[in-house]
Amino acid sequence: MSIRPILIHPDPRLKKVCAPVEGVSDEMRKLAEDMLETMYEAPGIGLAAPQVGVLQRLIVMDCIKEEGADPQPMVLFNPKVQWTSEALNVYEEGCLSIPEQYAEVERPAEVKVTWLDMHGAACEAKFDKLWATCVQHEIDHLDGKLFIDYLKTLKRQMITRKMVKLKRERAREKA
Ligand code: K1U
Ligand code: ZN
Repeated sequence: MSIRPILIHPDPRLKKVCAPVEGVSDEMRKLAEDMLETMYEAPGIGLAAPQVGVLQRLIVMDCIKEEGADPQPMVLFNPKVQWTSEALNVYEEGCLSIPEQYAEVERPAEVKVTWLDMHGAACEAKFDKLWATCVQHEIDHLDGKLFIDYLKTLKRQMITRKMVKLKRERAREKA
């Protein structure tokens, strides 16, 4: 397994609609393992393939945050939201592609999602609480949408400017 670099906003690859995965191959399983390792190392609770520059519909998640609790890694190929609750939930979201920026986003409190697992088997589950927020945030990535797209224009522009500055500083440090 290896840790892959995470793209930082703004990057045109984070704005693209990703293509469906055509069959769960060894190559795609390796990508999923690398993404889990990258997510745990960051650390984060989710990661979508476009964040590591791969424009395919694959996400990973583990929303277990309690110290000492068993990890619950999830790998979802071609995830699709099939149902959303009318009830909404507000959560302060972050994003590994927008480091150190957080904002409240309102989303459906519960969602039913279908996907293919590591063996290519069809799965379906209902997610709630942080899992529901995270799975929606990650599926948004597959459609080229970031959590800042839910914010008012001024706040979004302010965060984008900070990220441009951060990327410039990181590039200068590297040179
Ligand atoms: O998709 C991503 O960029 C990952 C993102 C997922 C997410 C966070 C919050 C709400 C919805 C989706 C993150 O993991 S940001 C980091 C984070 O939330 C975290 C980091 C360490 C411990 C616990 C949480
Ligand atoms: Zn994100």
